[in-house]
Amino acid sequence: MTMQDARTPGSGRKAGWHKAYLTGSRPDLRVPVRQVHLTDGRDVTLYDTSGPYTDPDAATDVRRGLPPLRENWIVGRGDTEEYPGRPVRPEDDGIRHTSPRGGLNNLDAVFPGRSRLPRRGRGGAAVTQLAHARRGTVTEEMEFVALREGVDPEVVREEIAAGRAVLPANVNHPEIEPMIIGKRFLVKVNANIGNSAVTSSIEEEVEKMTWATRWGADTVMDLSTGRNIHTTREWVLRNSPVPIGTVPLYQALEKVDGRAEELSWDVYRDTVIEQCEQGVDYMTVHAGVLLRYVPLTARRKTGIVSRGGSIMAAWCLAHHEENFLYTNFEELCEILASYDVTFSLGDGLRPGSIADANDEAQFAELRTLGELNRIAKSHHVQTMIEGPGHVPMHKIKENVDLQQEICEEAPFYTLGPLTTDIAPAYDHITSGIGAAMIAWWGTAMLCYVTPKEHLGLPDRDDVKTGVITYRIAAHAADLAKGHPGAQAWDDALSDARFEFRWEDQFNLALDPDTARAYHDETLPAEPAKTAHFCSMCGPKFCSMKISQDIRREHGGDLAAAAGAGTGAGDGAVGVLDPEAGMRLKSEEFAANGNRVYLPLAD
Ligand code: IRN
Ligand code: FE2
Repeated sequence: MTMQDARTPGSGRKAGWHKAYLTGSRPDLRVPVRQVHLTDGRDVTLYDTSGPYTDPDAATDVRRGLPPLRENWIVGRGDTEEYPGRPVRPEDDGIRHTSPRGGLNNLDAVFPGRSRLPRRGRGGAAVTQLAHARRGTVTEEMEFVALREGVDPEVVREEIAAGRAVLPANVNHPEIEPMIIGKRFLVKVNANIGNSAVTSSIEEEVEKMTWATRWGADTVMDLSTGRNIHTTREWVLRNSPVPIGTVPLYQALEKVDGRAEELSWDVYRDTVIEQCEQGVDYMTVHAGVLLRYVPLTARRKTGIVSRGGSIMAAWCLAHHEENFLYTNFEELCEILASYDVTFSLGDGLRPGSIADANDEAQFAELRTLGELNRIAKSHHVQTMIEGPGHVPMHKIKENVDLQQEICEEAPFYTLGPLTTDIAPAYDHITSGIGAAMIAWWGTAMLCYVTPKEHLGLPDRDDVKTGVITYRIAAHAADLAKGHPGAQAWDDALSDARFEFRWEDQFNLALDPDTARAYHDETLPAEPAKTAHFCSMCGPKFCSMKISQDIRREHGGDLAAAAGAGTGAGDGAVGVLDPEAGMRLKSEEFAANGNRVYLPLAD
């Protein structure tokens, strides 16, 4: 593994951060990282989801899309083939014509940079990461995520083969930087974007996607409804460095003018194939909403709150037939397997209020998701399971424990959960609390909730607030789970804080801009960036400064009391020589294969 420096000559600042790459066993296997340079000469290497947009050396052009990073890996495996694909029709964009006027021309008109034909498994073969992992193959994608997570590639292969982790990577989405979702890895965050019939344009959606990944979204779901669905998704896919998820049912519903009872397996299957060919990496499928479960929701306080769940319930009742996603599930598996699209089995009956948490409807559906998980696995389709919703704190753990048991440890992917219903406009917080708890107990990915939840479509600021809130929840869980390396980031920031290295504090922060702005509100002058206090307590009452004074004056006594030689402790007291403490910690991390403190190559 080698480190490549992407620093531009123009960025002459000593402290700051820049994009760098860890190179794997082949030169095109380059894992992006955020390299933070501290004022004391050390470097901190952080996980980076922002894609080429934060690399000044990478020329990005949204009309051309990102470079197809994985193309050679996919083609090189030799198990896929190109084919002409399904023609794009006007209704694919949500525009219903009473007399169809034929094709909407070719994909070039939809997206100028698209030049490839779609691919799929040769002769319909399963070309999934799961199939490769089961055969004992470590794919380039697996090596990529191993480097990214700082673990052995064999661990990645094993977790995927066991169904405990998924690596969502459609063969038609070569632009992504591979990532992994599973409880043995860093907790991931998904951000939802998407226009609705009333607001937002294609440009805005692409911009929301790059904005969300810049703040740390590991995947993005495009939940667009209304017009230009196909085209919006094409632009988002071609420009996204992260896996893209969708709920194909939403687009299928547009194709039948929003009338749920007119949905059919044919319309749905065509929509799924259309999205597989475009490169969608994972799909929410509400196949667990069975006809006989619908009455279980009748006495709920808030009924069915899942959009997909309510659509399928309406269809089942209108026809008095079993959910067509359930009855055609095996065929759906075959389709997804041949593009390596990952299932996200939807929780159509999740509770939408504290009162409805953990009820019979919810857990009946979960049992069906367990059954579908086994079927998907028998077709080598990677699968994760969606979870709630609204759940009070004391009922959260049961959710993960049951899901893990019923679904044979398949990755759990939850929406929050919101831990109380009383705070509209603050549901990023009500749900951030539940998200941290559920992730600690083993949830692998968290679907963010923004301050606009229940109130309106999130804008740019809401997207950022939602992503940052969920990154906090995810990282808090990584710490509690003892993920190797998670604490090193906290330690670096604590040290910077204790030593009044303000610039380092800002640069290490999840949101450096806001941290710096808050500090500068009261102490904007440059000398304040090295001052041994801030305006919160002022110079006389700063506990950190007093604490340092104590050490200076009584260092010897303290060392005796603490037992000399305990310099490697986590707490501030005991590390009498901050330099020695840092060195010790840094050695410890190096021994653990940790890559957070890397010496600057000089
Ligand atoms: C995640 C966990 N449970 C639900 N989700 C997300 O909610 C899912 O991934 C998708 O983004 C959205 C689907 O909502 P409906 O259709 O179930 O309401
Ligand atoms: Fe809700």
